[in-house]
Amino acid sequence: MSSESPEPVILQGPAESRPKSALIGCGGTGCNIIVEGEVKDQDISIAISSEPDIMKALKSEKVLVDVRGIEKDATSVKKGTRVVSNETEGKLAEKLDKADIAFIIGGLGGYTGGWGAVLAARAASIEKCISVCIMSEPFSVEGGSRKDRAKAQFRRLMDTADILLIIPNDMILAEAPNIPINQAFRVMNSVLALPANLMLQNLGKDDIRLLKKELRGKVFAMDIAEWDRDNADFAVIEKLKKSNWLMLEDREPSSALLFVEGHILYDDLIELGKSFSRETGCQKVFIAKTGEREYGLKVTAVIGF
Ligand SMILES: Nc1nc2c(ncn2[C@@H]2O[C@H](COP(=O)(O)OP(=O)(O)OP(=O)(O)O)[C@@H](O)[C@H]2O)c(=O)[nH]1
Ligand SMILES: [Mg+2]
Repeated sequence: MSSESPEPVILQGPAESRPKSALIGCGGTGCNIIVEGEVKDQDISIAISSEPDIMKALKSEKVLVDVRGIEKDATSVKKGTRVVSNETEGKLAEKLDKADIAFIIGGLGGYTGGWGAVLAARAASIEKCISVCIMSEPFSVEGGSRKDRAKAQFRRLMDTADILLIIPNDMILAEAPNIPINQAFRVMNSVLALPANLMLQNLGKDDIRLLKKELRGKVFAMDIAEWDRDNADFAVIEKLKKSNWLMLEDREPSSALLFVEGHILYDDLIELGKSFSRETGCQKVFIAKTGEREYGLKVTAVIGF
């Protein structure tokens, strides 16, 4: 292990220049997240759904799609095409209204969610808006065709999204095995909204430009580590190293975005970033300080591979 660890970048935050932001909720999961108000402070909310009844109840901007049509649209555009290729993309691009960053949230494996996210990421790219796709992965118990579709959607998103964060539904069951399914969905929705909220509250325009340049094309996983006693910096990194969702013991991350809550000074943030690099082999670490807490640290780690 090398003794020289790379210097982390401390992000500036939105005080100087706040990005204009959009939330695009895709399919059942995405529309529920809009209804529940899980994401706070975005400038624009857009729902993509194939269900007119669900749409009626929503106060956001709306793009109604046809279940089969959206799959055809999402799978027929050629990689790298930078012009609007179908009606849904056109509507989404217009509603983005010069947003700097779009959080595209939904569940992989169905139709409107996964394929809608692909078209939303394309619309963002056409509008030169940075796309952060946060998608759930179906429960292991869900059937094979859902899994296959989730894989196909994932591959499309790899080509289109700037930042792609995958959160397995299984994560919720592992943490709380006896939770009823509707409650599990609710918990999962707040987990999906979490990285969007952290980015909305803690990143400025320059930060998102930097992150797009440095993080594009990677697939991200997320976990949270918390420690309320002494040596919290050491303890949270140990916890992250052992995380079942990050699997840092089996693979070396290429980049990390650490949201740090705690009573911690600038120099100690730098040290935390360096220790993380040293312990995991991660060469690019970005840190956002999210807020104060009396004891210990809470680190939400978004890790790219
Ligand atoms: N977290 C979460 N997951 C959900 C919710 N509703 C359904 N799911 C799960 O998310 C995955 C995708 O389902 P939907 O979000 O309904 O996606 P969709 O594209 O509308 O799917 P279809 O209705 O099959 O077209 C499935 O694995 C569901 O089990 C929800 O509100 N929250
Ligand atoms: Mg659905």
